[in-house]
Amino acid sequence: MTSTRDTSLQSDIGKMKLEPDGSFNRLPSSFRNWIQKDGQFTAERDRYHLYVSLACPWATRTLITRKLKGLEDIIPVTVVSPHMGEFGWPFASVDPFPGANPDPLYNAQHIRDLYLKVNPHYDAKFTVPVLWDKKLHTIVNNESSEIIRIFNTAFNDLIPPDKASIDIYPEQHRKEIDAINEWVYDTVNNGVYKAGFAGAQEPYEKAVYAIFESLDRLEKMLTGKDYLVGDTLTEADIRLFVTIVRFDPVYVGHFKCNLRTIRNGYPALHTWLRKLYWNNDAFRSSTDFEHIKVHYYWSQTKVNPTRIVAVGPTPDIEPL
Ligand SMILES: N[C@@H](CCC(=O)N[C@@H](CS)C(=O)NCC(=O)O)C(=O)O
Repeated sequence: MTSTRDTSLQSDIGKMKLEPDGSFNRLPSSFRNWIQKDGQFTAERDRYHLYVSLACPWATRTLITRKLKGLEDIIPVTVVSPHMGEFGWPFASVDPFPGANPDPLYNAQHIRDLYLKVNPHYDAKFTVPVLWDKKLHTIVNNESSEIIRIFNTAFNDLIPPDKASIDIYPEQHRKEIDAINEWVYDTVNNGVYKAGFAGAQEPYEKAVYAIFESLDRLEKMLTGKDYLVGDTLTEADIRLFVTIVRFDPVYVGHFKCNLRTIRNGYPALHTWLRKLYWNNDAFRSSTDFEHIKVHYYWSQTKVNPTRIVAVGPTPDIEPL
């Protein structure tokens, strides 16, 4: 089912285009459907499938939430190889890698094939995560911030009450969560990419200073606290975690975000990170440092043309 259409401008990160001033601009996701009662996509067991990369911070948000909500049996998951190359993300059938899988549904070779199956003229990026509908053979949603909200509530009737009652976006904290998400997305989650992909000194420096200003702000917010909002785990923690856990292993070196490290520069963030990782299996089991490091250093050849994978830091994450 491999397409013969030349999609290299969409799939090959080596051909990525920057803005005229050398800055990186992330484009919006294309599939934005919701799973809900009386809609086209209703909550059902064994209807949906999740495609992820363990390297990708956006995909990891969905893995953490899937596990927290106990959706493992309801929504099976397939992991791609971390070698995102010319055709984008490959499955293990064409690029075997420990922890990666073949596509169990269509034996696709790349994530690209799934997008082109839905729409042969699809002209945007072939990104993960992908929430797939096995009944209609289509993509429900490929925007992680929405997939985690779908997982938070849509399947509550199908899971045990203790899982259904977990709410990572509680009504009374929504305003505060939305406000944090906005600046954390811009200056931290996407900020590291703006620094790393910058093609000129000025946008790079602008992004790096903004990242560390936000880390300073987060450090104050987390001093003496286990969670960002109130005293419960919310999506604000999940969305921040996926970037902070990659920070010392990848973003400090590969993306040149090196004013400070988390482990030596931010004691409260460091404690918050390690508590989530070591005390909550949803976080630890969704984090794979091998996939993370190999992906960034190998795939992003504009940033690292030799594809040499940095050996440090050791350990990837410190004990509590
Ligand atoms: N806004 C999307 C972003 C997803 C995204 O950019 N994923 C990256 C991996 S970390 C990807 O698949 N990139 C493929 C490409 O750029 O060709 C989300 O949050 O789901």
